[in-house]
Amino acid sequence: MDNTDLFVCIDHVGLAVPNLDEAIKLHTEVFGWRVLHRESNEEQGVEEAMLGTGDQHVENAQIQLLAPLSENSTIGKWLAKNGGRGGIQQLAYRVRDIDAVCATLRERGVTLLYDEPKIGTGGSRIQFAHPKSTGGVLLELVEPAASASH
Ligand code: MC0
Repeated sequence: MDNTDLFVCIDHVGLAVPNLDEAIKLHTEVFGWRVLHRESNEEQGVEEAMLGTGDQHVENAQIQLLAPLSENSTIGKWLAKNGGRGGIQQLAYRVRDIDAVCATLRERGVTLLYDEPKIGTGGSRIQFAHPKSTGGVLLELVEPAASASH
């Protein structure tokens, strides 16, 4: 796969937050973002909200607020390790063909977490690269659902 075909853009930056409603209040009332979408993802152990700025819609980079559904979830453990405070948990790149991108990254020695992509926000297909193979950042790959307008 050619490098120019690998990533489309930054899809979102994921922030771990202890309380979703409080985080939404901060990001909407103080920072002026607006809520585009909200859902729970049991498999990932999160309750999440996707935020967009101003008049932007889903085609632009978003902020994802991630609250834990339980203490044992990935976000619950991340928060516990970080003294209960929120922070940047992940950086997500948008891709057009997640299977092709995963194959290319594997060939290049990147450690991907799942054998096959799982279901993420809004029916997207997602995969993660372990921070140990990305220079310390948890990297998510997102292939938006066909129904998403990008
Ligand atoms: C752990 N580490 C991180 C990190 N989490 N480094 C950067 N960013 C993070 N978020 C580092 C630790 O500092 C440690 O480094 C090493 O990785 C192992 O840490 P751990 O605390 O033992 O953590 P693990 O191994 O239990 O879990 C790490 C792992 C996990 C990446 C496997 O976070 C994971 O499965 N993530 C993918 C799923 C996910 O994040 N789901 C929630 C979002 P040292 O050097 O101390 O060894 S769901 C989502 O985002 C969906 C809904 C969507 O967008 O559609």
